[in-house]
Amino acid sequence: NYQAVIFDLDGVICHTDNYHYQAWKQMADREGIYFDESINSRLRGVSRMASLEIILERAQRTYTAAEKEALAAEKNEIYRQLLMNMSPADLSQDVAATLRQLKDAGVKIAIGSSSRNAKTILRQIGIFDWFDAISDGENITRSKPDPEVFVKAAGILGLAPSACLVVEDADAGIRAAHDGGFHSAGMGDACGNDEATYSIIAFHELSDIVLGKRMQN
Ligand code: B16
Ligand code: MG
Repeated sequence: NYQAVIFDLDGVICHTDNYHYQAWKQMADREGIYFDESINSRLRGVSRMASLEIILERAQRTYTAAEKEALAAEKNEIYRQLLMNMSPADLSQDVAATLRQLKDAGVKIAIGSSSRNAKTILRQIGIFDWFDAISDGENITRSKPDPEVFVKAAGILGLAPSACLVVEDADAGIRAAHDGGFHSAGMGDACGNDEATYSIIAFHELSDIVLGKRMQN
């Protein structure tokens, strides 16, 4: 049994890939930089500045640190506008029901996200106040695969990593969990990752895992 579950946000609780894509695409088009969905898929779970560096691999010239800051800010403005389209309709029944079931069983729930927009997203989908701890891009100095974001979440909960399960969709997040001493469940892109303790297809599988009814992989 686990006393807490720490959820990644994008790709786990909800899906903002397409908004990230649209915002980066607008920025890249203005700069005349080639960008497509396959490059976008490399940005999953990666911090904002590291994402920009990946996009700039296709640039025709080099950019100064100040120019990079400006491009990242421009993308974030567009992205935040797009986030205003999100609503409780973007929370799936499966996620909502599983979170409620865990809470009812006395399991603590937390967020461990690289995003600096995590709180905005949680408010938009109507579940901001469901969480016992929120650790996000605002309280870390090192991005996943560094374990910092999960270690901070466990710290806020007052629990040891070994008492917490991390749920992630990105390989960098599974590595972060592993290196921080956490068990993890990989889903989406990270389903089948061999550093993950469990692989899941559907969110509701977490109930059995957390309540001790399912064996490790
Ligand atoms: P922001 P996660 C990550 O969130 C996203 O997967 C990634 O695509 C994004 O670049 C990163 O957050 C930073 O987001 O620009 O909002 O600070 O998967 O760790 O919840
Ligand atoms: Mg993610």
